[in-house]
Amino acid sequence: MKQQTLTMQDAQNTAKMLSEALPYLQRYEDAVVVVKFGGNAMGDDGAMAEFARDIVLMKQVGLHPVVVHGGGPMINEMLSKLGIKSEFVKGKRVTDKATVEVVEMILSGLVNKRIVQAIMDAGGRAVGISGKDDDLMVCEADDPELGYVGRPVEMNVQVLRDLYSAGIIPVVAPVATGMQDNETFNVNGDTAAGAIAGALRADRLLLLTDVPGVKDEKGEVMTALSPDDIRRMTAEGVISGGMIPKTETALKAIEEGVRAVTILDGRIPNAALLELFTDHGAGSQIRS
Ligand code: X2W
Repeated sequence: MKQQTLTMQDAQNTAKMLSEALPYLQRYEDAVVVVKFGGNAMGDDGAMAEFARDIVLMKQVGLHPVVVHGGGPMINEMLSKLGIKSEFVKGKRVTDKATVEVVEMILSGLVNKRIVQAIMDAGGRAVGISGKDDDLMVCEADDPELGYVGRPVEMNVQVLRDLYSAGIIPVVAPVATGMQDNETFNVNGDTAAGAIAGALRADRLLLLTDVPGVKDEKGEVMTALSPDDIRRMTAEGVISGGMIPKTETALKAIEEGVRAVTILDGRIPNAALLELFTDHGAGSQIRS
């Protein structure tokens, strides 16, 4: 006998929910969904485990999730332990030689492997790589003022297709090699996720962060925006700070053929599932 932990009503609600998800499951079969998991959305082990379950569920129902992660707060913590000062210009970390070494250690090491482990604990198969592996993401310096911050100029995404076709969830750290001299570049996680989504011509790009979405001049979250709305709101200064790399990423990804980009609060339970598989959706969706 199955243990009765749910009431009949709860059980019926669960069954109804699954049934209502059917059209979405059919729509997204074989869809490539790039999910940016920001450091601010990661939270504690419980939140990490929940994120991993959502990703494994996506894979289980026939989507191809590709995880690209951040880890800004974890980099900050290590830099401060080492007494290295750090500042951001327009949402990007000014990165000198000592900083880029810490960035690579934390992102490719600590954060990447924590996510890989969480996905495996949820019953999925995951392989963690960085933009350096198989020359996935080759960069040039973004802006001399920012030091070793990379702007992706050449993408080789076959390694991701090879992994997801084999049933493996790729987990990518936003660290890359330079065009010249094999320097290491620190790439903003949103920028990396957008470049990967664009090169894969992904169906969806989800940017999971710690804000509910793009806010208008009154501070209200906009559920739907066009590229023109973004350009106007950026010129007017309504979009600023850490939101700039996200909206820049969204514009570029859409230009490159991604169907829709959603900026959403990764701290709300099952944020990605809410966006993909329910009528309600979540956050701000950008499409042309
Ligand atoms: C980021 C990379 C990590 C990141 C940094 O150094 O913090 C740049 O700013 P979140 O958690 O997504 O913010 N790189 C150039 O993007 O992390």
